[in-house]
Amino acid sequence: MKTQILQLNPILIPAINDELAALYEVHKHFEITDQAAWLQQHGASIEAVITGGHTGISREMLERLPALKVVAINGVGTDAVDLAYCRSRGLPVTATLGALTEDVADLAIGLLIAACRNICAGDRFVRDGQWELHPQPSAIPLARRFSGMRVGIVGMGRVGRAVATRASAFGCPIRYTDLHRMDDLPYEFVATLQDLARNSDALVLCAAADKAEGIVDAAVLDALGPRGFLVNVARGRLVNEADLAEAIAAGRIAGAGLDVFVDEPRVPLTLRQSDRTTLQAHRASATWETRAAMARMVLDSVAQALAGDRPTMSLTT
Ligand code: 8YV
Repeated sequence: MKTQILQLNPILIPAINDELAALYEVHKHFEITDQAAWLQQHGASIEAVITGGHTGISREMLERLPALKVVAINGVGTDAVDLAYCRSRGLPVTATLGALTEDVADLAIGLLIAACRNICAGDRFVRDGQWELHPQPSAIPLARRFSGMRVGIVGMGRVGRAVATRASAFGCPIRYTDLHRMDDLPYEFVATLQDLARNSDALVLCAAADKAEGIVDAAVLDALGPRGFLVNVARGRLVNEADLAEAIAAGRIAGAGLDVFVDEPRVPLTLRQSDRTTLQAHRASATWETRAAMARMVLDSVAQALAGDRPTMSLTT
């Protein structure tokens, strides 16, 4: 009998799905109608779980999988998995470390330029035939220059560093905040998020959300100020979304480029209706290249764990 695998999130690379199906019996949790009954009946036979960074796996479900040998996250976020509990079980939790860095940083810069230059509002203006109706140049307000902006990065991990490299190429002075100063970086460290916001034209959120919830609140947004922009390519819950919606509606910040939200796929109406926001549906790593590399890492991690080896991408063992 083939090894039983529970998949909590789809993988969008057909060749990897074919490979998985050839090697294992893959149960797609998202296609099961009565998930509780299924788990009750089959939980004991599951040896590997594949999940997404945002989806993770609940402690309750983990407790129903006694034969589990690995949780392979198809992503880098570990905030939706109880790592301490997995550690206590000696259970490897793996992530696709390094695979999505470039794409996420690319999208952060894309969102920031789009927000500063009103690219999406401009697109709608042309697409809707408004340009023909209002051909005078003053019909669209002047935008904000991105090159040279003071960029503040929140979380200087792989993605934060890749954003810094890109923004530096646009002549942007970089400051950052993190749990501590990093001696290998040429950028200015700022100890508090509020001070970073006060000294930035744009804040880019690249931090892990494991322990940081709602850190971008009204006080931080007001420190960023009415000419400041917020970009989030990390996790929605880093931001107090109600505070953000109010700040956007009142023009207390200039704009936001958001790939992630507190309660995906639900996005507050204020954020959806504002011309100050540029929105994406959690797509930062969603390219063929990156998703193929991530899926390959997932496959490798599962194979290593099932062979009794410590997966090279394990964060817990
Ligand atoms: C992934 C993410 O694309 O890496 C993460 O933690 O949230 C996403 O960027 C997602 O996990 C895909 O399954």
